[in-house]
Amino acid sequence: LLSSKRVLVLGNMHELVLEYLQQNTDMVQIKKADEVSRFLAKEGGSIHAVISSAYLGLKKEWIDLLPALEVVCNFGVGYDSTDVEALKARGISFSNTPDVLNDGVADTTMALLLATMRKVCLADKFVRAGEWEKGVFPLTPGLSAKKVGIVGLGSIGKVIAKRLSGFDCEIAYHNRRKRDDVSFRYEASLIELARWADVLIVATVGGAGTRHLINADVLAALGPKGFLVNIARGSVVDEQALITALQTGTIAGAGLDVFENEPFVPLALRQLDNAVLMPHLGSGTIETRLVMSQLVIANFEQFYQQGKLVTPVV
Ligand code: 8YV
Repeated sequence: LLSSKRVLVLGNMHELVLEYLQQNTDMVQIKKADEVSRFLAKEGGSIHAVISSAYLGLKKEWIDLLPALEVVCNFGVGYDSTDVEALKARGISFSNTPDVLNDGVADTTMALLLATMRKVCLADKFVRAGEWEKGVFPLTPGLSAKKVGIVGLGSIGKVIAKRLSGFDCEIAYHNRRKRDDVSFRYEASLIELARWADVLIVATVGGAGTRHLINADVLAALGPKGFLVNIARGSVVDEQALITALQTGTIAGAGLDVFENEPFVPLALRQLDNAVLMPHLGSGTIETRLVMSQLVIANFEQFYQQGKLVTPVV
């Protein structure tokens, strides 16, 4: 049965997933976004399943070119790159990879936060360039006992909060609604949270509902001693407003794993010393990507063997 299924892999994919699909299905991989439309116009009718990711998901016009589509398995927890409503309307099943990446993303968040506050990248450059022999590196603020506001306290945000508790940080959060299952202080106003916090960590979902949630006003409220860390989606932060805030000292610094137009990062941002930049590696540990791959395979296999997904969204 599986060997008759034609599976389209969108973009780069973990080798474990590729090996599994190559051995068990009729797999085709399209790596570049600008090649998808042409491929689908020709061969969309033959595709039964799609493996998507944050970088390359299914837009409405692509779903319309996939009349035989039965299931989409997303490699990643966030699925703003795919039009899930359009899948729902067609009755197409859709899975993501929740929870297995919480630890990995929280680890990356801590690395990025500490690197940003303690200027780890600049300190490294300082030593390599032989600057240490000529002078001292400036002191920086530390993380311990700081006030941290988490914007989007979901399952990833909760693990980040657990890590921060180990640093004796005071934690508050902003969500659309207060959670009943956490004891952290809820702040209904994002501006107030930013005003209170030394550090804002963005861990929300992406998509239209959170677009530019972190705007110039929020950055101004965070203030000249405040740090921003974004491990969610580039779309949640107004990137131009952030560049201005970093250039003018409206905030102290930013650690960014995600950007508005990945993999393209504005030159102005790349030139700033008070920003630490990572190429969307939140879940990018060897261990995390392995369990994510296993969950993608489990979803795909169980869908075709038992008719239901392991971690369904739709
Ligand atoms: C991945 C992600 O980087 O889970 C998510 O939402 O953004 C990531 O885990 C991406 O899906 C992998 O390509």
